Amino acid sequence: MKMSKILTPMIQTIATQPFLDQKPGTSGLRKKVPVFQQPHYLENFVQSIFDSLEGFQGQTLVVGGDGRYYNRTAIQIILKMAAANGFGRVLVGQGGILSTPAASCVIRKNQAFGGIILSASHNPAGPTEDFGIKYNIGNGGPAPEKVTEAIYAHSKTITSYKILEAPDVNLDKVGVDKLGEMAIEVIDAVNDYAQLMESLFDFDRIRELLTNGHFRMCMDSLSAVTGPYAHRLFEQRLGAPLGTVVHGEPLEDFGGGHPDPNLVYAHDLVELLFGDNAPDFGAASDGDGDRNMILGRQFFVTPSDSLAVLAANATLVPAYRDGLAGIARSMPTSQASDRVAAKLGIECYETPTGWKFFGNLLDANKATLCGEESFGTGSNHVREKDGLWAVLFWLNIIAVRQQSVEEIVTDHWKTYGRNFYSRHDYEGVDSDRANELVANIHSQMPTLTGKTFGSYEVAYCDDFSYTDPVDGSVSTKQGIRIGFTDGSRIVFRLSGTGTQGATLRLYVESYEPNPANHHLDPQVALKDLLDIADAIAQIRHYTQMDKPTVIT
Ligand code: VG1
Ligand code: CO
Repeated sequence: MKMSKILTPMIQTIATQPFLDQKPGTSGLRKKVPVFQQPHYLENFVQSIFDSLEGFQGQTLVVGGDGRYYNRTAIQIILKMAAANGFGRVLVGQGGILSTPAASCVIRKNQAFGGIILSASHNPAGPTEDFGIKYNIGNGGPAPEKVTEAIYAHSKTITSYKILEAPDVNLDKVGVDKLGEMAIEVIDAVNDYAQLMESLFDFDRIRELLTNGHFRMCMDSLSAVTGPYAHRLFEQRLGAPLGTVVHGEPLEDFGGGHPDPNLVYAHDLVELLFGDNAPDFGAASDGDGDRNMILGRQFFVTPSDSLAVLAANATLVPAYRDGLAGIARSMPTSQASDRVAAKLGIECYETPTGWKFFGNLLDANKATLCGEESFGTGSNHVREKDGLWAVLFWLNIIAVRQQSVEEIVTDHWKTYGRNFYSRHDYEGVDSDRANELVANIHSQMPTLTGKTFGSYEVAYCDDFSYTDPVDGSVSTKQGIRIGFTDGSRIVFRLSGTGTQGATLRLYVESYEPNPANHHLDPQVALKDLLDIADAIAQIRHYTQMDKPTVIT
């Protein structure tokens, strides 16, 4: 009798005070770990999520994260709060792990009410590094702006939160447990996702490619979340030799690395693919598994080109055999996919940065493939961008076409012309100076149109505003675009995912129809536009930096 009394969990209502900095950015709330460790900080945000939702009593919530430092602690808190707030069931990935696309898959498959994903994506992890949390809705995708705004509004007026007083749940053992009235199911983190991948792609052909004894690939999971998924898919299901997946064990600090799959941060892989006796194919993914980098032997595929190539070859993949309903790309992403859409006679939508803007287009079947210049591609199979999906898509194309990555991309340029593209990031800029830089461009905007810079004439200049074609919602101030009469573009944006100072992103694009020039280095091809960008924005002056931190 006594025992069961002690074990009966109690719902507690804890008084709290608002934190005024809980505004979600491009992809959820991201802060340094010590910020999240302040008493009530995480709890306030989680309660604000629940307070902005209606109708979840007795429903299912999915919870998982990228395995970074503080993941397990945060999950225990969230489970107890979900129970206290009346969810009927929580599905949580074993060990607290779910990649972002896998979480999206699990939400959809189980018709969950929504999900909470713990990740700061590519930002470094560890006790003094970054942590993050975001809410995904029942379609499996990031909450749209009206939801994130409601969460923020609640966070500013919150006075209490509810939490169950109960022992921690064992996250390491697959199985069913109870937390108060709520059921907890610890699920295999990989199964549902791996099954979904198998249903989309031609696994037999990919297996043939990976086991033919000639083709070699390397998948670098950068000690982040995709390790278990990549081992299961490439080595176990598709027969690639053990060792194909490197850095395949998720570590709480990502091995001290920066799990951003680009030429700078994925340097081991880049060295391998550009070295002697390089494999045929290389890929990397980011902290939470939603981004991808694709490399051929001595060849880098620009993410914008990757989206265009996937779109142009989609019918080679079983899931997209009947063609695409449309394509969507974020505004700063190059216009390479617009050319594919034009040829296919389908729409290409231009959305603000961040995956949350693709959800409506996918739900309404206006778009099938989506992509961002920031190494993110995905489709209607889930409602997040999906790193390993993109890798499998490339392998499927290679298996069918029996060509190298380089041949496939250069062929593509021959057909469509090449959109030279580059992004320059200036990280850790003083926030005031970054805002002054933006204000300075704004002050020039009324007089820029019609101005010439060398051979370039400005055709338009605006701060991008998006009206969602499905629900009519409007999102303003999504980045400054300067377009030239020849179709070239310069775009400026401040990042919405950083946790320290500001990051300025400069995106530059030009179009080259002539194959004789397609071999040029983008930094050379784009030199004039980069100079024009600096002349207009005085980047060096405002950032006090001589050169960008990262060039992709
Ligand atoms: C960046 C990228 C954006 C991406 C976002 C989240 O945002 O530019 O394209 O959707 O990160 O990706 P920002 O605001 O810093 O430019 V992830 O992989 O961090 O969930
Ligand atoms: Co990510």
